[in-house]
Amino acid sequence: MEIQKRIAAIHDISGFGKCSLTVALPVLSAAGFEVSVVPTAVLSTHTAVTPGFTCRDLTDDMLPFVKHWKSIGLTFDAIYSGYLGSTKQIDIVCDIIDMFKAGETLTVVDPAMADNGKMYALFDEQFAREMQKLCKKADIIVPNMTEAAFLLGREYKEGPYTKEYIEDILKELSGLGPKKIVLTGVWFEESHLGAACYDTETDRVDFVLKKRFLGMFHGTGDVFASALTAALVKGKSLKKSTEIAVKFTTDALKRTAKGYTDHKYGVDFERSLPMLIRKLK
Ligand code: PXL
Repeated sequence: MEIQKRIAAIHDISGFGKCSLTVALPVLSAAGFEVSVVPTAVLSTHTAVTPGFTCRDLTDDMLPFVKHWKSIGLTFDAIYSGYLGSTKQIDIVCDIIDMFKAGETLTVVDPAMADNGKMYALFDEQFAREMQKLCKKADIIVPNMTEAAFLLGREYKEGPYTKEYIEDILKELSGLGPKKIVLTGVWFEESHLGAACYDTETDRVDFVLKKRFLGMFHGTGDVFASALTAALVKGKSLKKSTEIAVKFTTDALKRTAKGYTDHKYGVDFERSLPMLIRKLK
């Protein structure tokens, strides 16, 4: 039997409102991977549920945490980072990659910091500049259209987009250093939404679009990036991994859009996990 692969997931834990580790951990575990987590902070809810969320910052615990791992000889097939609470945490994740990246270790960076043309609460443009450093260390980055604009210091443009515009953004993002880019929130006509992926090694761009569900659903970026990471670590191609992640996210969105939960509280991805497992076979 194949040896079980191990992934280090570096995100916060938001107790309620599915995102970050409460998405990454179940998705990657369901995919059959061992997941070691570096919690960057513990919050009562993510920062968009206001007012009054609590937050215990764990920045000072992050390095001692992974130094212990190093001392017991842990190695990782992938390192996957998401929402980080400060520029200091970005520097620490860069250090963690330096400590653990060996020959085959895949580094996936979701530069979670913005959506719908706006930075999340607590972030500014300095944070985006710092995030460029982490993107440089990544094999793959997974920004949405807003994050791409902040990473590139470009003005955010609302869709509909053109293929040329998206290709331009993808190529400019590759200038930050990653070999592969998966850009989310791509659309050319109102009825369809999805992702575009670019592999610098083949110079190939692919688009994966599916029927759109109107509304703003919190946590979809984490659902998408976690499924993408699972597919990539399984050894699927970039295009296939993007297709799987779009399918999984859309399936979860479809169910959420029909339900009655506040879209801020995350998407119903759990009941799409059996489908994801089948697709990953
Ligand atoms: O990736 C979304 C996310 C994760 N974690 C926290 C957040 C957000 C988005 O607002 O606030 C704490």
